[in-house]
Amino acid sequence: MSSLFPALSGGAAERRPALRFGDRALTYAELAAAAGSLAARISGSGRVAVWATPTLETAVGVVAALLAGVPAVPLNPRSGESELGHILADSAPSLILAAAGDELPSAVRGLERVDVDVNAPAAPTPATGNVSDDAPAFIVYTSGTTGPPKGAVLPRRAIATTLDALADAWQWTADDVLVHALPLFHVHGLILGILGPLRRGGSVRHLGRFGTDGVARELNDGATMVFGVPTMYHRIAEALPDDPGLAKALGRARLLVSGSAALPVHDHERIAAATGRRVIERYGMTETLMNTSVRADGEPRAGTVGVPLPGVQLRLVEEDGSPVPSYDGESVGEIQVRGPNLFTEYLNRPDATAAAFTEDGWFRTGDMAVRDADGYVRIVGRKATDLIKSGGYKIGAGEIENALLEHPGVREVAVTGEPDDDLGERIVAWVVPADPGTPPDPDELADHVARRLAPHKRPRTVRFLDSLPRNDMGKIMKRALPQGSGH
Ligand code: MCA
Ligand code: AMP
Repeated sequence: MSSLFPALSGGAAERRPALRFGDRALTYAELAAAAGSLAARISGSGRVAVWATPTLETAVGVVAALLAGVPAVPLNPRSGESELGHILADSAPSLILAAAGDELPSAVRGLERVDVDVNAPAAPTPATGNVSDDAPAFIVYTSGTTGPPKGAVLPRRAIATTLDALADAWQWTADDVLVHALPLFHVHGLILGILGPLRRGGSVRHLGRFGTDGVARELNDGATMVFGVPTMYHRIAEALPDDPGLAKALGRARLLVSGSAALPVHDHERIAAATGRRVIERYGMTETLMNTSVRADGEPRAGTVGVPLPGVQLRLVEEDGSPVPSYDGESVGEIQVRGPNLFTEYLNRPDATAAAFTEDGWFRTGDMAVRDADGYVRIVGRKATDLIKSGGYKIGAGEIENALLEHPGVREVAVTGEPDDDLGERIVAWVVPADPGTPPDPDELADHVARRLAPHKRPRTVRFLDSLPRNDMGKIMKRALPQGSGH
């Protein structure tokens, strides 16, 4: 296939900045050298795991894997033992790419380790002319309602088409400088936030960790675009009244983009009032990459995710599978999509893959929406109450319940999401203690989940009950829990 990163073939003269993480940076020539030499080293490997810290090493490692035509499996460096064990067993990588100083947990110590040298001199890059567009580029793990996360296999074609569709929608060019602080083990931060700028020949500055000061500093120093999850924009909206410098800096941005969950209209409005800029939303999924966006040349409309991107077919369907033809702003249906942006399968899960598609090849997103008269899509909810979106992370209630049930102090448990101003939803664990006289410490339960799964999956609230509400069949009725529910 054609190169994913044409700007990497510019040769040694290519001194334009490509990547910056704090005070470490690489030009296109330096990136081409470092990634090319690593690609030569890993060429022919099976899959490679990437210890996806927010660093130059992760970006170079991933670009090297793509140059070599080797599928990459980004790992959350904060994954706990159970989550990491599952991902490694499922994806079976042949080696792991990490930064020289990284201390890796025992779960990955059995793998051959290759340290990423971001200053490596140029070496002949293996030819990838024979890697097909359908070949897998990434396996990205995403939560379902029950059981452990599934590995979405993303082909190279999907990466190229989604990034080019976004370039069209956002008038995204080599002149753009993106600032963000997203994690690099998910689609948003890694594929959009690192590979996006590189495909355009532009640059990205990663903050390492999110802070309004870092966003303002970079916008005052030439950055043109910001990517973030709603929690980040909420924190910006909260900070604006006391920070005129932040408002001024955001006012300079060409494009402020939010995604991964819905940005509340209140936050949209507070940011627009203080900065004069409107945040635009795009809608995607790990399995589909990006489906819709408000366009840079379109009308920004808070509360909507815009229109289908070029090449993406989108329809709404009723419960019985029949299409909802209306563009009336009120007829609700499940969003289904089809197009070159889609994943190919869940790794090792033909059952789950088959269940995710209709017979005629539409992917069932599980998101419920309406369409305005001019085609703008408004997401109004989600089909599965057992999926929680917290801080922009998708988290399955079932995987947290399973982890909590392994704690000796827990007899029964139900996990739900409750509205949270900062996180969108916060994880709530409803626990029936093994011994009602001495219920387990909530912090200990949070630590238990963080250690086994990942810190962002820990319950933020624990409520104790004598018993869980159940129907006649014995099934837990989450909607009958005393307050909140899996709404
Ligand atoms: C607290 N911490 C703990 C514990 N309690 N660690 C272990 N055990 C505990 N019991 C620590 C954390 O490790 C962390 O450490 C700090 O406390 C705060 O962590 P956390 O509470 O998770 O952070 P937060 O402040 O709630 O994070 C907000 C956030 C984050 C920064 C917005 O949620 C985030 O980065 N979200 C991005 C999600 C994302 O990229 N989603 C994309 C997937 P320390 O302080 O050292 O950090 S969706 C996608 O890709 C699709 C395609 C799409 O549409 O985009
Ligand atoms: P993930 O599986 O982590 O990739 O998350 C994908 C899900 O995030 C989608 O199915 C939506 O529910 C949600 N999502 C992504 N972008 C938006 C958005 N702009 N507005 C509302 N929900 C969104």
